[in-house]
Amino acid sequence: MQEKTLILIKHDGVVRSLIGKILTRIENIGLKVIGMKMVWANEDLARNHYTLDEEWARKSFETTKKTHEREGKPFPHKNHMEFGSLIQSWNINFLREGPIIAIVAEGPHAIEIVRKIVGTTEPRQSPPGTIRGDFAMTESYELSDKNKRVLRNLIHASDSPKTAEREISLWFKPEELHDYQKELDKHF
Ligand code: IDP
Ligand code: MG
Repeated sequence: MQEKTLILIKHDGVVRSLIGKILTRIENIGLKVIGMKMVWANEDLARNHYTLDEEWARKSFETTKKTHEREGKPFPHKNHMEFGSLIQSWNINFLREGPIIAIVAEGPHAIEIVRKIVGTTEPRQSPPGTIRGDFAMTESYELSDKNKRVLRNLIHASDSPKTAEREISLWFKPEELHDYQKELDKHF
């Protein structure tokens, strides 16, 4: 039940002075920050973070395609791997646009609840109350397609225990993660 998850405040969040506001939401839900730093990722780190995973490409292709069809917008991509490698290259550029904040948060159900407070991939669809809904709702597939770039959606969060483990070891050395007690810990 105790989980660790990787959160990145992407460069759009940093330049919009949202570091404190996003961190507050993570603390408010009762999670413990056990690692945090500012990083300007190099090409290798960015590529390793956004690996071209076939399962991800297939899922993301289907979701994006459905949204385009629902809105009556053309979806120009032929197959999931062609789509996936384009998004991957845009993601690498975006992740390296400037320094970002990398955080490891720990707590019960941390992976699931952080995904919940982050919201949906497209900020336009993300409900009010979520980080993407509250701070980036004007961002949409329509805008990212038009400008040939990735969705600028402020934040990354691990989406499963397997990816959390991989991503945490990619961004943090074991000695950069800290073990300490918080007030809430005695109830867990
Ligand atoms: P997530 O960040 O909500 O977990 P993923 O599917 O893991 O979403 O995609 C990683 C990032 O790639 C997204 O946060 C978004 O910035 C970008 N992205 C994914 N699909 C698209 C798309 O169809 N158009 C533009 N950007 C996309
Ligand atoms: Mg993801």
